Amino acid sequence: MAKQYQFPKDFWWGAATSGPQSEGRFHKAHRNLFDYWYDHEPGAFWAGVGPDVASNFYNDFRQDIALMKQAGLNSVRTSIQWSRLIKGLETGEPDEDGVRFYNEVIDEFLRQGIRPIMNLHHFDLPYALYEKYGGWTNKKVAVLFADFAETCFALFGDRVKEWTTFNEPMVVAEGEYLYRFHYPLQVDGKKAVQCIYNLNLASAMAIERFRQSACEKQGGRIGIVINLTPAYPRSDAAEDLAAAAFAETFKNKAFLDPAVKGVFPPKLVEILRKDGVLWESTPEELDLIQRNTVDFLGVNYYQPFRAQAQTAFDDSEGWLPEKYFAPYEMPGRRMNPYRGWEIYPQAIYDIAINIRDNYGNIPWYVSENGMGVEGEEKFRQANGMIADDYRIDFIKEHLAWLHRGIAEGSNCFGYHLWTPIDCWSWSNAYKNRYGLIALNLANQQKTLKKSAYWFRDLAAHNGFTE
Ligand code: BGP
Repeated sequence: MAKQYQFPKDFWWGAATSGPQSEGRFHKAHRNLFDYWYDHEPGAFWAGVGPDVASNFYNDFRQDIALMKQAGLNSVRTSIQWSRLIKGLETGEPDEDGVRFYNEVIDEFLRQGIRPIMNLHHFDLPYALYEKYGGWTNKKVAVLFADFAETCFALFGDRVKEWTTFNEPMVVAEGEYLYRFHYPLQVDGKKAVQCIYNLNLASAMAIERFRQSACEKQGGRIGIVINLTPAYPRSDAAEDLAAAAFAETFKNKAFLDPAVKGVFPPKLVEILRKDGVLWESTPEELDLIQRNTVDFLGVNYYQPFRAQAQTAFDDSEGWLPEKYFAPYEMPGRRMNPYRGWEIYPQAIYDIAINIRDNYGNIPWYVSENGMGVEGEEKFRQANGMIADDYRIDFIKEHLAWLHRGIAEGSNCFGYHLWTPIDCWSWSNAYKNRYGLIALNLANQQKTLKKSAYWFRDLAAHNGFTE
């Protein structure tokens, strides 16, 4: 018998993108870390394609938002680029064209009846702040971020009702200081740990400014977008369980706990202290973090993390979190053959229950989920439409588990797909496509994929039947 998946009233059906991945470099002088990296090492990027044009949202935003409307989106997250909005990075002086652009974008979303969710940092630290201060390892940058946030609240808070401080802060720490996929491409566990702390501090400082601003009186709420990779142990052996527990604490709780509960996981603090790599903090900062927790949570979920006991830790590069766990390539796990990420929809249910039981059932939404596919042009049909049935199936499977979590009481208010329109994706550039709307790089045309029509029905019916 057909099963109906009906979602709560006013559910957010939407999609997420970011400024650096969609807009294009409209101000070449104002560079973020990726702009800088590309200018110096274009060969590190897929097909040598950098962020110069991206999906040209800077010029095409009205047409793009109209396409998003056609795909039935009732809400969209994008980000305000710090390096574009603020020209005087030390003085905080806004750039006139940046202010005009973001004002027009927000107004256009509202005109089309789409709720804009504005994020303040999506891997795009201004390069000048790296050059001068060493980036997120320096607390001065956290203060400057709070200043930038305050400017955004003052400029746009009359119309933007949902804000998020950071997208995937853990990926910033991992990419910059552990696994070398974000500039400055270093391996330095101690810096990674300080970076984790400083990002938490920066988020709390921005939230404090939010509470001091007029935003709340205007009906605003503030959250953070955290990528969760639930850690599952290889077996029930004590060593594997301990490995998964540490991976869960380091990868997920290091941001989840301070954001929602206002405190770092005591176990993490204890281990980092014992190993001599604990971050530098002050009682005043810890108090500020405690006082400034989020109103809601965005959760990006792509894949789980399978963990096993570490048996061969190589400490030649100093302290690393892998001292306590090793990745486990579970035989038979289901993989996305294109992106190399595991597909495990049930984790979304586990996340829902975890938030319900361990995080006070705080309101949350799936802020990213999606399937990256290489070479999607081969699925283009004679009528010109890309028939991405695999994406529809992927979304359905995740929604079915999410539905169950909600039925069991988890306080989830939305689902956003990554991404509305195929966009530029860091060093992977255009290798993997995620969009509901295809971008043809050869002629810059944007057309709805089959999934966009399916998503429109999903949003119109507030659910689907299977
Ligand atoms: C998330 C990021 C997005 C986007 C997505 C897809 O981690 O928030 O910015 O890049 O992953 O990742 P990728 O393009 O590397 O496949």
